[in-house]
Amino acid sequence: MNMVKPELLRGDITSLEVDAIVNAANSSLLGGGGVDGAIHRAAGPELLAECVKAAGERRHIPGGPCPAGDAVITGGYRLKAKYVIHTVGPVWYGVGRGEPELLASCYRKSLLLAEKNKLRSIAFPNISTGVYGYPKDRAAALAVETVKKTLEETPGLERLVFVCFDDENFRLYRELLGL
Ligand code: AR6
Repeated sequence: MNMVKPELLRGDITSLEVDAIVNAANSSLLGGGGVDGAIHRAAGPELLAECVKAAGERRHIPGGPCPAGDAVITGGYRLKAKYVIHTVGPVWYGVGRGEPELLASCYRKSLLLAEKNKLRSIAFPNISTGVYGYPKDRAAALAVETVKKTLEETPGLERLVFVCFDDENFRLYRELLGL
């Protein structure tokens, strides 16, 4: 049983000093806008080089190199974080394409990858709630529920932070976490 209480911070995830920050990437793993762009800018070109290499090794994976719901770990390079866990959220279509299962899988696989790599602290952005259009209230509820459930399988984790960049997400998480 892991008694870690998720923390809430508002701001830029790239400034965090944790073992891993999670990136809301796309399935190419080659960067993009939003939090993905911010992480690549802060980490420097070495991060893109490692992502290119990882994408090459994973080019045969259907829907890949990193399909929605999956996660890949790389170094953090110029970030304060030692690692970046790149996960790919679902695009919200709202017509039952399994979006909740895929989003839950992002949080779950990222946590299990952190545990596998013996990491002690991890920070998550609000995956899929930017350009991918997932409704923020549903995404927040699912993120909190999934993380609480998965923490039972990650005894090594000592710190978990939800980082909210926008007001709406911050308010939603504050309420859900009872803060
Ligand atoms: N720190 C923390 N959160 C941030 C930051 C930041 N520096 N910048 C934005 N956010 P998005 P998605 C929040 O669009 O919806 C990329 O192009 C933002 O307020 O970054 O999963 C990828 O390459 C929002 O709540 O990711 C993909 O193509 C959250 O991050 C696509 O966007 C997620 O917004 C992924 O879309």
